[in-house]
Amino acid sequence: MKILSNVMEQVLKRNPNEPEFHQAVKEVLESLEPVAERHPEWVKAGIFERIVEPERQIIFRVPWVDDSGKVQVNRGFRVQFNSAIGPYKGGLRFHPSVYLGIIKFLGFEQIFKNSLTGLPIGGGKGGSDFDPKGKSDGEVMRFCQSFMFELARHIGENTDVPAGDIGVGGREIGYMYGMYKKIRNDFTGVLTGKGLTWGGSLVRTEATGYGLCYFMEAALAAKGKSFNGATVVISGSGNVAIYATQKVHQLGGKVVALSDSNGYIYDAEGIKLDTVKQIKEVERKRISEYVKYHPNAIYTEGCSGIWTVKCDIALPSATQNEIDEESAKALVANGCYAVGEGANMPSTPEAVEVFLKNKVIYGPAKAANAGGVATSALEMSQNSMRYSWTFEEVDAKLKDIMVNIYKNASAAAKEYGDPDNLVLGANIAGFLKVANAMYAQGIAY
Ligand code: NDP
Ligand code: 2IT
Repeated sequence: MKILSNVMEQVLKRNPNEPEFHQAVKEVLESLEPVAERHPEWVKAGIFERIVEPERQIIFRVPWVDDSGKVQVNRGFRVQFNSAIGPYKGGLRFHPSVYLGIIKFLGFEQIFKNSLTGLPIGGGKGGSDFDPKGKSDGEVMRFCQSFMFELARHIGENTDVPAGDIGVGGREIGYMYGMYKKIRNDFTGVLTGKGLTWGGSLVRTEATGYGLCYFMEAALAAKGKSFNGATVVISGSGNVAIYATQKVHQLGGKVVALSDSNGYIYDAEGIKLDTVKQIKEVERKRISEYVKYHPNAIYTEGCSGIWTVKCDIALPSATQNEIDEESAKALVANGCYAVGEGANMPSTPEAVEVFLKNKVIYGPAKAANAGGVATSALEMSQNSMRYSWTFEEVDAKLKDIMVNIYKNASAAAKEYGDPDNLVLGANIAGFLKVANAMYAQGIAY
C-alpha cells in the first residue's frame, strides 16, 4: 500500500483490539489503491479517511428480567456507518461473541454491499451480546422489547432500517416491531424481515440463500460450469444455509453437508431439508439430531471438519473466519472449484489467497450474499407504496440484482487489470458509487 497506508495506520491506532474490523478495512483499502491513483480529488477530499470512520456509534444498556426473576444486563450496539446513498441499512446480530469490533466490521462491509445492490441504502449494523440459545420465548421477547426501547429513538423508515442477522429472525423482528410501534404510534417500514401479514416482503426469508445461488450461477456460467450435478457443502444451518440448500437442490445440485457451532452432518444421499427445517426452525435444536431421523447420515463433532468433505462447490454460510488457510487448502486438494460466501467474511485473508492463487471461482461475501439486504430494500419500497409484489415478481427482481452485481464486479475487476478477481471487482464497484456521493455532498458531511 502506498497512497492509503496512512489511512490503515490511523485505523489501527484509533480502533485498538478490533481485529475483525482491521481485517475488513485492510482488504478494502488494498483493493482501492488503484482507485486512489486515478482519483487524486478523492484523496484530497479525505474520502478514504472518512469512509473508514463511522458517522455515529451508539452503545447502550439492555436490562431485562429472566424467567427466574433475575435481572440480566446485556450491551446493545448500532453503528450508523455511512448514509451517503441512503438511510443506514443492515442487520442486527444477537450472539455472545458480539462486541463493537464485530459490529463495525459488519457495518463497514455493509456500505459496499448495499451500494452493489444498486438500491438507495446506506450502511449500518447493530446487535447485542445477548445469547438467544436456550432462552424461552418470554425471555427473548422481554430482551427484544428492552433492546427496542432504546433503539427506537435512533432509527426510522428514512433514517435507519435494521433487519435480521445471526440470532435474529422472524420471531425477534416481530417482538421488536411491536415495541417500536407501541413507542412511536407509527406503522412504518422501520424494520425489514417482517411477517407477511404486517408489511413483510415475499422472498425475504429465502433471499440471502437464493441470492447467493443466483450470484454463483452467474459466476459459474462464465466459466462454463453450473450447479447441475455438482456436489455442494454448506456450513451453518440457519437462515442463509437452509435457503441456499433449497435453491441448490432446485438447480440440480446435491448438498451433502451442513453444520452448526457444535459439529457437522454428512448425508451422501443429499440433505433432507424438511428434517433440517423441523430441527432448526421449529424445535430450535442441534444439527446432530438429524442422524436420529436419517441413520445413514454421519454426525461429526467440531464444525471446521466440514471443509474436509469432498465437494465441487462450497458455500460457507455460518460466520466470520470459519475457513482458514488449512481448510482452504483442504477444499482445493479435494477438487473444490468454486466458493461462494453466504456468511460475512467467512474466509481469512490467507484462505482468500489460497482460492485466488488456485483459480477457484470465488464469490466474496459483500457481492455474493447481498440478496438479503437487496430484498430488504424491496421490502422498504413495497412499504412506501403500501403495496406488495408477488413471490415471482420479487424473486425475478432478486435474480436480476444478483446477476447485475456479478456483471458489475466482474467488469470492475477487468477494468482494473485482474479479470477473475471478484474481491477487487466487488470492492471497487461498491466503493465508486459511495465515493461519488460523498464527494458531491461536501466535506462537512
Ligand atoms: P442464523 O442465526 O440463522 O444461523 C447461523 C448459523 O451459523 C447457525 O447454524 C449457527 O450455529 C452458525 N454459527 C453462528 N455462529 C457461529 C460460530 N461462531 N461458529 C460456528 N457456527 C456458527 O444466521 P444467518 O443464517 O442469518 O447468518 C449466517 C451468516 O450469514 C452470518 O455471517 C450473517 O452475517 C450472514 N448473512 C445473513 C444474512 C441474512 O439475511 N440473514 C444476509 C447476509 C449475510 P449455532 O446454532 O450452533 O449457533
Ligand atoms: O449481512 C446482511 O446483509 C444482513 N444481515 C441483511 C441486512 C438487511 O438489512 O437485510
